[in-house]
Amino acid sequence: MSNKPTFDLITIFPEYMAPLNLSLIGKAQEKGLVEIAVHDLRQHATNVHHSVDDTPYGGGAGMVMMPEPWGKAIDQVAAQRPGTIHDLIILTPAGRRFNQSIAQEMSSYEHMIFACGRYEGIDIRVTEHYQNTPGFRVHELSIGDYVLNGGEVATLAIMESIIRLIPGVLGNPESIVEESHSITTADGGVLLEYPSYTKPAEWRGLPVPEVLLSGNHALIEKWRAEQASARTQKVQNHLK
Ligand code: 6GU
Repeated sequence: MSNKPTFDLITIFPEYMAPLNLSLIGKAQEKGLVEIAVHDLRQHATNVHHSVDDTPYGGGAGMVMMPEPWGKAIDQVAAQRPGTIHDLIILTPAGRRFNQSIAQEMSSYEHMIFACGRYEGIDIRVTEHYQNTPGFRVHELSIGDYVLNGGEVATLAIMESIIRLIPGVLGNPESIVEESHSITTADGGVLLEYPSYTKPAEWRGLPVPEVLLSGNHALIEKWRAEQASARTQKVQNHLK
């Protein structure tokens, strides 16, 4: 039995991570299924002003996060887990686009370190240094094609998608298989979820499709598959 997955989050806004103590992720921590620790990057600042950023070499707008506070923070959390592989996740809009299959893969990692950059990002030598450090695997990830002020919200989204895949976290594990983004289509894309209905059978003049009331499970399955595929088509056409 491997150790429980551990997440060390490094940010200049530790308070941003408060939602991790709520709901399923809060319960997962209480049940001892995952361990989460949040660290303040500023504690590793190297100058009297406790600054962690500076102007970019070569000029340009904005500020860049200096490498040394990151190096000290990352080394410290790595030293707490000798002998394990450290997966260093660097959040950046320039990273690989996160998706369900990456979540699946990450749900088997033992020690993840999330580096939440702010401003114009982290000095790239942090990435390069840990790519060349034994025991580390570095992943630069983005959550989509839009710009956030920092990696904190991306970290929350990615962690939620990983932690719900960890055995024991969800009440009904079957729901993972059926839901959106879990079913891969022939062309390597993802099949979106079919639409759902519950009581009442008619709401504001809108009836539940007859087939769902029929009790005919083969027909229901066929209808749902058609709906899922139509939805997927529609979203894909919209993206073109
Ligand atoms: Cl990971 N960071 C920032 N700052 N913006 C993003 C992002 C990450 N993913 C999408 N936009």
